[in-house]
Amino acid sequence: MNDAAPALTAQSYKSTYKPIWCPGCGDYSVLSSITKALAMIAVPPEQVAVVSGIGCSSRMPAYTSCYGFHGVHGRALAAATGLKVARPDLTVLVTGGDGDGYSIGGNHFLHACRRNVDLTYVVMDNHVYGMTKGQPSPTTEPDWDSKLSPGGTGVRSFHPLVIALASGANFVARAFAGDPNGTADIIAKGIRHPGFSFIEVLSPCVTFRPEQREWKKMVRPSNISIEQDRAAATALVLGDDGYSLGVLYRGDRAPVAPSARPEISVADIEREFALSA
Ligand SMILES: Cc1ncc(C[n+]2csc(CCOP(=O)(O)OP(=O)(O)O)c2C)c(N)n1
Ligand code: SF4
Repeated sequence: MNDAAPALTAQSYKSTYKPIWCPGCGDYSVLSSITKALAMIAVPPEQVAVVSGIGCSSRMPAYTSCYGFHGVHGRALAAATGLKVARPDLTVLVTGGDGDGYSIGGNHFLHACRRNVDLTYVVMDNHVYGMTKGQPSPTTEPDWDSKLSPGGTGVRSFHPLVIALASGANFVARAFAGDPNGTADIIAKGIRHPGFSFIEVLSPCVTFRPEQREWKKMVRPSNISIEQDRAAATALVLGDDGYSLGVLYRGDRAPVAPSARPEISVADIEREFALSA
């Protein structure tokens, strides 16, 4: 009798919930890439947690069979950091959008890069707030004209990869939803790399930014060498037009690995917080 566990495939990491993203949304493909990456790593679903904030892209945990936490807008990295520190045995992925991660969650983004806890952060960047119907986000181009920003905001865009590098991120990459296998490969590399891995995935919002369908003609493999030091990589990424794909930097900072805390019970915590008469 063969009692070996069945091989893990991408399907093993998919839940039975049917995604409710708009037809053509790039996030479908990112879901597929995440599940393929997990199958490549072959870590069982019950040893993975997917943590998110709020937004269309932040629906991701519900569509996987892993443990999930669909949290508070902009706070995914804070929740994930706490989880990884408390349960270092888990593989922790963090998923969300540019609004969630760089606007309300911007502060947590900086400090997650700086702290270097072993998380893999996948941001589905569509340069817009999709869920709340098309407001400009920190990565929206200053001249993007829309009903909600007539004539454009005129505000310079945030550069997530450069900011991640400057803040200490240990692995920085860009992927494209239209290349699910390439994205899966980059996510798997990010999971395997120790410390905080940041992966920007260009993921078109076909509803509020239909012109992003053209991204497939603009993306190309990066010629930035990952052997660069941090300063050189930062300068190269800053000079790039935002469509170079691949791992753009891989550092060797030691991840933060707090020593294991002794097991404490709820009763112990209650005692610690008890008000003395
Ligand atoms: C504290 C708080 N402020 C605002 C909102 C409203 N809100 C929900 S999702 C969202 C933006 C989502 O944009 P993004 O993260 O880019 O994700 P997308 O929907 O484009 O995938 C906002 C502003 C909220 N849910 N909570
Ligand atoms: S609004 Fe945009 S980001 Fe949200 S599901 Fe639709 S296409 Fe995707």
